[in-house]
Amino acid sequence: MRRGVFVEIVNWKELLYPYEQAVDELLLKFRCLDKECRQLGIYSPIDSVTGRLKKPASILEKAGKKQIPPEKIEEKIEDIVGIRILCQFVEDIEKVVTMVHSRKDMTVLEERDYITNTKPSGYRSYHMIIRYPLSTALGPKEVLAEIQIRTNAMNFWATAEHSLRYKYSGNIPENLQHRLRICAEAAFHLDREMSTIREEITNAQRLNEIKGNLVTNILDNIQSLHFGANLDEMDEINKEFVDIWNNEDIDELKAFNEKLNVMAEVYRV
Ligand code: 0O2
Repeated sequence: MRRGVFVEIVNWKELLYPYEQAVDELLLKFRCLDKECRQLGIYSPIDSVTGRLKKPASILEKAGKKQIPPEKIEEKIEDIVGIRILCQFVEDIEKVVTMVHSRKDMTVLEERDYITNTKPSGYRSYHMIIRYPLSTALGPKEVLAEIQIRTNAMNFWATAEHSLRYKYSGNIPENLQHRLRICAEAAFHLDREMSTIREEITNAQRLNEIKGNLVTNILDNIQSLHFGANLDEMDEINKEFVDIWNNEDIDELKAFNEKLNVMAEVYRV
């Protein structure tokens, strides 16, 4: 397959525009899912989400390698849209997979479990290929997208290995490959160890999140009370807040927040 033929035939801008839209929409949807869970105080299995549009050069390379003709690019190259969801713990990956399955705005076409079936390179990740419908300026269109779900440790390894793969044009020297496999096992070990203290970590994070939300509410209330309460009252409220803040006691924060909620309501009326 000669590269020149592709460059002329494919109108990249037109081809990639809907895919760019899909990256934006999917990023927003998964980020909102995570945010919503956190705001509702529900455990979010998502730690972070990133997305990328495959570059024409990479599409060309893959098409050439797999002997895909230009008219089949959209059908055969499944990762023009790439979404990566990172999790803190291995157990979270399954939860994210369930979340994706339960969505009505995308259809899962294929799944590749490289966690159970680790690649010979040492690569671990869970891949889902989805069909995603779009409404574009030119009408409805469906695109394929790849969702990679992995832990932060798996991602650390994969990113490093990807850079080396690129540097050595896919032919990483054997001794380096060997070391990479050792690193992959170490990352897997780290994930397993972290899982043993998962509850402890998630409880601490939940507490921090609750504290953060309480303080935000308290500060909002204090700000709105400035319009109703007199200077002496505000002085007292500020002092009380500083004391409670220094004590770092969540029950005191809750009680103070309740008290301010009532005061703010009275002044509003
Ligand atoms: P990029 O640059 O990340 O977009 P095949 O080529 O048939 O083996 P295919 O269709 O590429 O497989 O699917 P597969 O194996 O599920 O891989 C899809 C993507 O997973 C790759 O995309 C990589 O992002 C990632 N991946 C798969 N195997 C490895 C690996 O051994 N190491 C690392 N670091 N990543 C891997 P691309 O298009 O290869 O690359």
